[in-house]
Amino acid sequence: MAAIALGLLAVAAGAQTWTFDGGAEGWQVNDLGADWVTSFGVTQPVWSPSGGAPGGFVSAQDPSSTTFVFEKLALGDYSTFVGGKLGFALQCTANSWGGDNVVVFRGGAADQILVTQIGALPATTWTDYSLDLTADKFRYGSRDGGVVNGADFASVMGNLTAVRISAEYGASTPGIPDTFETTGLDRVSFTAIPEPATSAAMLGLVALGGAAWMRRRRG
Ligand SMILES: [Ca+2]
Repeated sequence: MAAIALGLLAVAAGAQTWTFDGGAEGWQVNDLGADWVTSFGVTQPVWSPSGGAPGGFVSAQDPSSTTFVFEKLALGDYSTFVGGKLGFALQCTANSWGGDNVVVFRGGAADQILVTQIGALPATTWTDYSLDLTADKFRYGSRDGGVVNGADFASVMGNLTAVRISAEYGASTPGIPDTFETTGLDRVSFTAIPEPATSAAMLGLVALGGAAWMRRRRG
C-alpha cells in the first residue's frame, strides 16, 4: 500500500522533458512581433543529432529584424508544475541584444500573455537556465508589465496553449552580422518541486489512508 502510494506521489511530482535526441519533438520556430503574439511566419527548426547538451538539439537562424522564438503549442494542463522549475539550455552565435531575454507563456481562460526574464544572455557555448514557475516572477504582456497575480498564473498554467523561449540575442542593426544570429535549444524541462510541508502533508494523508485501509481489512 505504502509502496503504491509513494509511486503515485512520484508520478504526481514528475517532470516533462524534451531532449531533442531523436528530433524536434513538436517544437517549432515563430518569427514574432514585439507583442509576442503577431506572427510573421512559423518554420521548423534545424535538428542536429549531436552537439547538444547532451545529444541532439534544435537550432534556428534569425529569420528577420523582429524577434523570434522556439515554441511548443497546446501543452494543456501544467498545473502540477506551479511552484516548480522550467529548465533549458541555450547557445547563440551572438549576445549583443538584451531586449528579448524572456520566456513567454500563453493560455488560460482569458488567453493571457505572461513574460518572465531568463537573466544573463546565452553564450556561444551551452548555457543552462532554471526559472521559477511562480506568479511573482512573471509580468503581464511584456517584461516591463505589471506583476502577475496567483489566480491568473494558475489559470494560464491550467491550460498552457504556448511556451515560447526567445531565440533573439543579436542586435538588429543593418550591416551587423549579429542580425542573423543562430540560436540552439536543448533539454527543456518542466519540473514539479513540492514544498517540504506539502510533501509531509501528502505523506501524512497516505499514512492515514493506509491505517484506515488496514483497519477495514482487520474489521
Ligand atoms: Ca539533447
